[in-house]
Amino acid sequence: MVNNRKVAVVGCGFVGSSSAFALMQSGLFSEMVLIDVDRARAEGEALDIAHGTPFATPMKIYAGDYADAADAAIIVVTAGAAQKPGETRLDLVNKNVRIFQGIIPQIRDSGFEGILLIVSNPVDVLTYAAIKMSGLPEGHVIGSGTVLDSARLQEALGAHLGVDPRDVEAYVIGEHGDSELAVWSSADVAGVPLKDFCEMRGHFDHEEAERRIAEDVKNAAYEIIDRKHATYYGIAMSVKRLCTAIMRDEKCILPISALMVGEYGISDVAISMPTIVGRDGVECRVPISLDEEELAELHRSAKALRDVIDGIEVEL
Ligand code: 6V0
Repeated sequence: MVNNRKVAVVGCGFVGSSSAFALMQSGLFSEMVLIDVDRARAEGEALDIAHGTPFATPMKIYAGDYADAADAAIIVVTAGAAQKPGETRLDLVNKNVRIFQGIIPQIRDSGFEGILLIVSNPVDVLTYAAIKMSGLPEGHVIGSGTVLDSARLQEALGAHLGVDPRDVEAYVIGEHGDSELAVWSSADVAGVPLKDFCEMRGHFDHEEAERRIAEDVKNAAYEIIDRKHATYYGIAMSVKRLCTAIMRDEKCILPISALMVGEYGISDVAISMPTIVGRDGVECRVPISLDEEELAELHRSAKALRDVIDGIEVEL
């Protein structure tokens, strides 16, 4: 039986605790379980976050274990080593797959039937690993993917154009990482093609702006990690957005990472593309139109991820 008012967060470091803090304020849940190998850390975060509930909505927040999370509607997994300055997301792979071997089978064995939301990096590879390890229906295991990168893109375009970023429709797809791509060909603002909107706002050097903004988005995590050693607020808001989409059965379109089953000719890899997200996780993938170069880039991104999966040192 799934308790529709319960969420669990596994991993209570920067990302897990910020996500828990955002979820406490969301009003979506009345119970939240925090799990970490460092039990004291989970207890400390639970106490601290619970002290905010009188200013939000009442809810029970406590440190627990996998049995406590068995009936959660969503388990958010943020456990694992984080990128160090100079490290790519893909550098983390074997370390974090081993950590997942200590987590996902415990979730499976608890009889969990909800949605598993993977956030740990490299998120696409770990989403794929979690699909294999969990035995859950494929659509119930989703990765936060390029939801954060797309938010970064919207924010940058909003600033560039002097418009509310929520009115910018533009996606980053592919790997959440170095091979990701911004889909310029179908981007628009209030239905006005992006290039036309740029010209309306006095920007005419499209190539230079696209290159600069896409690079800034791709390198955002490196820039933040260089300065403050971790990134967590943007991803915490992305986790809250995803949990809202699921719990309210919004059927909104978000670029999550999920198993590809032939879309754009890509299979057997988890990668981000726009997806209808609702109570059942992945409701339907939305194959937005890509130009020739974007399609080639997406294929290169999928191949890079597949190569990493093939090189994982443990059997999935
Ligand atoms: P952190 O602050 O080191 O926290 C990691 C936490 O995981 C620690 O509290 C550990 O004790 C805990 N942990 C380790 N092993 C286990 C285990 N077996 N069971 C339970 N808990 C465990 O790292 P931070 O919170 O900064 O990052 C966590 C992960 O999120 C990393 O892999 C990041 O790369 C990833 N991020 C993903 C983003 C995304 O967009 N998907 C964005 C930012 C970070």
